[in-house]
Amino acid sequence: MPRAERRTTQRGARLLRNALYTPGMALLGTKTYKNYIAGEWVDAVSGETFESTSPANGEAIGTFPLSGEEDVERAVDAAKAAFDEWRLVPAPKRGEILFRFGQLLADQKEDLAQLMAREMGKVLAEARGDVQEAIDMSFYMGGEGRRLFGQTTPSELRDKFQMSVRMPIGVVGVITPWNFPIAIPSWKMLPALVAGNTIVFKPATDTPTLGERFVELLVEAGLPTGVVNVVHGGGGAVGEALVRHPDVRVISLTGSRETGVAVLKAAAEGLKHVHLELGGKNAIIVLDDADLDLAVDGIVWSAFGTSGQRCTAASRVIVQRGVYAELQGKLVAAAERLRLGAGWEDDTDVGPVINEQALEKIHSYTGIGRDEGAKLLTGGEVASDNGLDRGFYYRPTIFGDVEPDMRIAQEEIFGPTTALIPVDSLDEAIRAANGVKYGLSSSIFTRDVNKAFRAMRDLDTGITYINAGTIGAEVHLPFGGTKDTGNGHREAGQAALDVFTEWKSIYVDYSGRLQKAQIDTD
Ligand code: UN1
Repeated sequence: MPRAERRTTQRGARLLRNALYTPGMALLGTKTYKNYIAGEWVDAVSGETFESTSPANGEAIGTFPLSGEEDVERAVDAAKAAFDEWRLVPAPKRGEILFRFGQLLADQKEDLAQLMAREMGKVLAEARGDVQEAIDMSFYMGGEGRRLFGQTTPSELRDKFQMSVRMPIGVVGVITPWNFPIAIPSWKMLPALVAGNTIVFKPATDTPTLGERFVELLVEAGLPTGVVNVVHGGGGAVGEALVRHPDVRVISLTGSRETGVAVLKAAAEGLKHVHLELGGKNAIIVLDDADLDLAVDGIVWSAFGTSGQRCTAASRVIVQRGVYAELQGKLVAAAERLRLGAGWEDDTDVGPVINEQALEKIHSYTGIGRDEGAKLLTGGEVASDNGLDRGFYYRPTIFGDVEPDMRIAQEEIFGPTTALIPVDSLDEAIRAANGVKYGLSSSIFTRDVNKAFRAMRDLDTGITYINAGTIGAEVHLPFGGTKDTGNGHREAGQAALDVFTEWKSIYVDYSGRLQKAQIDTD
């Protein structure tokens, strides 16, 4: 681009920034996007909009409709109308659309990853992993089109056949977070679709472009009109209207504990199915007999990967005293080697956090940890050197000598901050690990198989890792947690289908006479 042109308009400047920061990627500029309702791309009824910007450098990415109740109503009507036909499409055919979708994601993996590095901020390797998780889910749930297994059982009566089958429920409201902007929508929408439901999708306002790309590809894969609809906007307007709409029968939300409780209450009157995936305060236990270098690798990856913005992030490290000093030294050194930067730069280890509010919250926990008497070993500050002040960067932060009941060891921070908690024994470690309100993921590093099995039994979480960090769930096992992490449901695996289907038990009596169960059994 010639030099003079560079100064012409603000838009030109943004385009130039895109060109500089996203090598190999088609320029997006600040395109204006729309909702997708009943097969058409439409503005919000109010005409209002909001902007998506990059947490890495503040560049504008897109303008989106700031929707409200009327938009949700239209989308729900479209989804409801489409359900009548979609539920009758043979499940293997529905699955074939998911296979095509998986292939489209695979074809566009690099572009989507580049976009994710810009819009959400995660580093490219992780962004590719996020897209890969959705590809895996597409093929896994596509295959469900030929399974959707139910049970057949013998009858207690002669000449009688019985079975249970999964039935779709209707319109599903999908509310997703920004931290896995492609993977998490796939966890919710693909099982819902293969089971024959229709969808109204509200992507996070921090990652609307990725949400809209997801829907575009679903449409390209061949989903009929109205089966999936996207309504952009905030949780207060769009999310709440979805949760309250009488025709939305299922809500699947990944978000904060507070939002989860509010959704559950709002959905109670309508007796909706509500699936909640909420917070975590995940711990890695390191015992005296552990491979310490392996443990350090696991901790660094789990505490600072995705800038600590995973529900599964390790924000506590519970260490047996025999190795505490050595582990602390190795961990601090490893954390200080991490390079902060934009996610699309090759040598970046840790990208930005999602927005200014998140940055402030994370930094406030550094103050809280200090005030509680924990020892700040490294980090604890906003990074602003070398142009990082254009985005939201926080130094990987480690607190030492943390007591299990301190706030930094109890509350979800959702940033690159972790707390080292010294303990004397496995029992004490498990007590500390379980002594929080959340129960998503846990891990233990030990070479003792007996201790590993005790941890597998006694750690009160939905996911436990042995000799690995707290992150890295695969799509074909259930994902979710105990206690305040959710309300008993699971995503991924076969368990996901339970959220999006009703069981129907069917009895076929071919005896030609009235046979009474429990009575005519002799
Ligand atoms: C999340 O943080 O909400 O196991 C999802 C993991 C990823 C998914 C995390 N596969 O960390």
